[in-house]
Amino acid sequence: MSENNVFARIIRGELPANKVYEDDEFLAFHDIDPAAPVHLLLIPKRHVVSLQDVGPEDAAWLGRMMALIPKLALENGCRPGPEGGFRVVANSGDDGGQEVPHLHFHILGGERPWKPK
Ligand code: D5M
Repeated sequence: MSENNVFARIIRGELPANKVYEDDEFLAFHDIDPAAPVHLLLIPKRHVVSLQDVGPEDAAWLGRMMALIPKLALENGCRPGPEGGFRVVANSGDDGGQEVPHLHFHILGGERPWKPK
């Protein structure tokens, strides 16, 4: 059975998203409820619910996903250098505060103050 959460529907093109990046494996778009001046979500197109579901066999694609983060952050308004930077958050499971059951990294940045999510 296919996933029926909002991110799966965005991947399938059934829901719109303000996309900033897409390739065969990953998609990034602006969070609909931004908690910082820059708030992106980076998701894999493969079906993975959370970081609780990855293991050593996932190291290669997870590495490619992680390596996209600084590129996306800087291309979308996060400031470079030690005074700039960004925060990466992956809520996993109910105790982790995860609302959408498809793996995603929040990429948060921009000039402070902003309230971390
Ligand atoms: O965060 C889920 C995040 O997903 C939350 O910050 C809102 C965001 N969201 C929900 N629906 C959409 C759509 N349609 N577009 C963009 N962003 C969306 P979690 O880590 O699961 O708590």
